Amino acid sequence: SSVERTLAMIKPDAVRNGHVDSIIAACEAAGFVVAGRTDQQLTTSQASQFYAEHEGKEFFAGLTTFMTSGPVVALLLEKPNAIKDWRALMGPTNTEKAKSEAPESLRALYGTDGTQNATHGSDSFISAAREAAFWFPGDLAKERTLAMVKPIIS
Ligand code: YYY
Ligand code: MG
Repeated sequence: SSVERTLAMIKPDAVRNGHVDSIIAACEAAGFVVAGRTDQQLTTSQASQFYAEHEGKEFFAGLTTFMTSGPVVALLLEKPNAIKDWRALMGPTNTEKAKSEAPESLRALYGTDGTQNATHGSDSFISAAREAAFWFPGDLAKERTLAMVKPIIS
């Protein structure tokens, strides 16, 4: 099937500011199916693990402090071209850049600044598989993870 999965998060700023329902509505209006949802507050260890690729960068401490500052909503999203299309719906990483370059994007509408940018989205098949398994461990996730990795190993 051409259906692809990606892992999205609604970050602590957007949760705190009451944007969860609006973001999920925009997501569904754009054709994504919410196949999984979990609401949790990350520990520092979990946030560091999730963002391991950024360890050592100057913004890492600020990022993990922000990501542990309140609950997040993790979403498993399904749709053809889910990975690229979710990144496009989110807009640029930096909220100010999103506001000038993609004013209708989720980060423009709901983000706060360069770190507190409302949403996350996997950037590749590999990260989608890793991040889906991080948030949705167990048999269902295994099946979904395999389905996600298949396009690049077959
Ligand atoms: O994938 P994406 O979230 O768009 O950006 P990344 O470059 O992977 O960075 C992850 C996360 O880190 C970003 O959403 C905000 C934060 N961040 C930051 O605080 N300062 C930067 N200069 C770059 C990224
Ligand atoms: Mg990234």
